[in-house]
Amino acid sequence: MIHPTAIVFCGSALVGCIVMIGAISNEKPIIQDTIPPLQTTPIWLNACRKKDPNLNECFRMTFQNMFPYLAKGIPEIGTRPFEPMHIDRVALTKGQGAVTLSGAFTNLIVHGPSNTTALYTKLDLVKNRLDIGLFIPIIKVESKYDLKGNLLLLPLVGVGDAKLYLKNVTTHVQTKIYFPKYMNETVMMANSMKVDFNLAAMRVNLDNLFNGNKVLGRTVNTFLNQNALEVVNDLKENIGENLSIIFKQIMNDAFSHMPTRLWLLDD
Ligand SMILES: *[C@@H]1O[C@H](CO)[C@@H](O)[C@H](O)[C@H]1NC(C)=O
Ligand SMILES: *[C@@H]1O[C@H](CO)[C@@H](O)[C@H](O)[C@H]1NC(C)=O
Ligand SMILES: *[C@@H]1O[C@H](CO)[C@@H](O)[C@H](O)[C@H]1NC(C)=O
Ligand SMILES: CC(=O)N[C@H]1CO[C@H](CO)[C@@H](O)[C@@H]1O
Repeated sequence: MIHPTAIVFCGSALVGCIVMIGAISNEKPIIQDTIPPLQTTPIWLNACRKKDPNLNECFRMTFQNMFPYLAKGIPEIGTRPFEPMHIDRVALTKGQGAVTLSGAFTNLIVHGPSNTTALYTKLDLVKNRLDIGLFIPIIKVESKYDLKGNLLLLPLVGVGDAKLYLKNVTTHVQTKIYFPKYMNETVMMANSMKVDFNLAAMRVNLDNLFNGNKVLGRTVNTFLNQNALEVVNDLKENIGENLSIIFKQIMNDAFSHMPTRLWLLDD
């Protein structure tokens, strides 16, 4: 994904303009809020040494230790609680293949992310990449849905309440990182993120399908539950894109207020 941005500073016509174009990367400057960066290492922040031969394991522990605090919200770095997590909208637009669906789940209330465990991290300071594996044992979602499409030969149309129950969700997050300044402190930010995920089982209930036609509604819900993993598989890329936006925001909100000098030590 390339977001060309051009910033033009013009003095006068005689002086000319300084033009900065960031066309190759999308390393956006940080939008500063009013929260200053951390100045001392809090108990929830496990520091690692760059030269530690087990840096990946150390950094996994950093994530693991932070998670319960992040879930409750960390006021000193301005992160809001995410248990339950509120997501405004997850849009689906899949027009080809066995499953076609368009529409969205909206007003999602997601229970379970606070029980996330960090399976692994891989921090590559040369290639500026960070990979993270996460495991969430149970995710429960309540939301509104508005969907239209086809599941194999079954049509699906409906607007109403949705409930989803996901079991053993494993996510693999790949990010490109960079190290900008935030209020004169070096911090780590993710600029692109790819999220892939797998799950062991899923249960779905879409209320009020086909304007409340119980027979058709039950048929589609039964089909969805019998083929849940295949359906999710078909929608994976789409959902992954949406998840990456959410993950990136949570991670960047937190890390933009955490100077690297506090958790990634030079010696
Ligand atoms: C987290 O896991 C514990 C232990 O399995 C469980 O009791 C609790 O309900 C879970 N929390 C959420 C929000 O799912
Ligand atoms: C910013 O940091 C540099 C070096 O770390 C320091 O010399 C300078 O005084 C700092 N500026 C402000 C405004 O804090
Ligand atoms: C979920 O993961 C746990 C722990 O790894 C495992 O014991 C359990 O069998 C898994 N459940 C399913 C449905 O795969
Ligand atoms: C909230 C959000 O970012 N939704 C996006 C989900 O992904 C689709 C395309 O895959 C986008 O159109 C949505 O904007």
